[in-house]
Amino acid sequence: MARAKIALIGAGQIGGTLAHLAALKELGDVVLFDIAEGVPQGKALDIAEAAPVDGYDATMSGANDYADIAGADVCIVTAGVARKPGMSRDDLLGINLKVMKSVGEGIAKHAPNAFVICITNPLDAMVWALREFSGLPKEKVCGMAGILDSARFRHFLADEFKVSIKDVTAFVLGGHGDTMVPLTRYSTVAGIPLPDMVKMGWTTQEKLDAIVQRTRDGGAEIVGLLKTGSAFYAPAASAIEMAEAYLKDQKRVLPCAANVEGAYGLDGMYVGVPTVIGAGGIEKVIEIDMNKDEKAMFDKSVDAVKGLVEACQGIDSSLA
Ligand code: A3D
Repeated sequence: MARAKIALIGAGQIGGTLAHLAALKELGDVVLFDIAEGVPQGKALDIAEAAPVDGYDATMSGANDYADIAGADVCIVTAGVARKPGMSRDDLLGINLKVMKSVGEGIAKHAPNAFVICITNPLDAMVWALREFSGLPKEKVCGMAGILDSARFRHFLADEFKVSIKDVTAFVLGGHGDTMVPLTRYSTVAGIPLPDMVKMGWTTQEKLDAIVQRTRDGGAEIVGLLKTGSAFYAPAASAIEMAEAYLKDQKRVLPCAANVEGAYGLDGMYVGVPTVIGAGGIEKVIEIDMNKDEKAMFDKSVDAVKGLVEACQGIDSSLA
């Protein structure tokens, strides 16, 4: 069987890391696309030259023409600009919306059967716009954020409890922004919910609240340290998990920004929810039970995403 083709739209910090991870996992042949001339070609050659050392079979190429992504099975979109210190994700909206238009049209023309994973911020609004511009089926277009936010939560929890990250599961819902909703009741250490960990004396409520807040601020913490851009290793690893779930029909249960129609009282909007990812793309949106406080946090997050979508509609009349 022919190898899968993975198109990475945007060959910046995340794009280059995605290419290397896809190669290391032998997920398929990779095409790096960017508007910057030489950058995708240079990164592709560099990663191809690592293959004899790492021992992976995957071809790497760089492109500045959308024709080169023709027939891609998966497209991962990071094109656009990233945050600098002092910027919120929402500050990127105007610039990145224009980028989503050209990317959406490029994918629609050359890779209409692809599973598309958007990473560009502000995530929930950009994945919605990308779906609108591309016209691809809603179950084939989704956004990566929940896996990253949950991974940050898991890292902080494992560190606090001094246990393996393998035994910590975490659940973060809602939009990828300051209003994201880390759900402690659904996050566990080997199946023990976090509120029980507090009762058992493994941590205090104050410490747990601080970890929840650090998770919400996780992206800004890295931007503040790097100063020149935003996180890229963990975001790339998270998107690769989604691509692998699709390519290998793993039916993984993963949180991601999916089109939610009916569940959670929503009528067709993109927001972070638990999903099942398999060969059909987003095969299922899982609706979990939330208590009053959790629902209030989720609704606030949904409202923030709706505000961003309306801002997109105000900028580009074709989206209204
Ligand atoms: P960066 O290293 O700047 O790479 C972006 C690349 O996009 C650059 O190489 C640009 O040349 C390229 N580009 C710009 N415009 C276009 C265009 N029209 N067509 C094709 N390529 C274009 O950024 P990065 O890789 O660090 O981050 C990429 C995006 O991911 C940013 O919007 C970040 O805010 C976002 N991000 C999201 C998360 C989430 O969890 C959702 C996490 C981290 C970063």
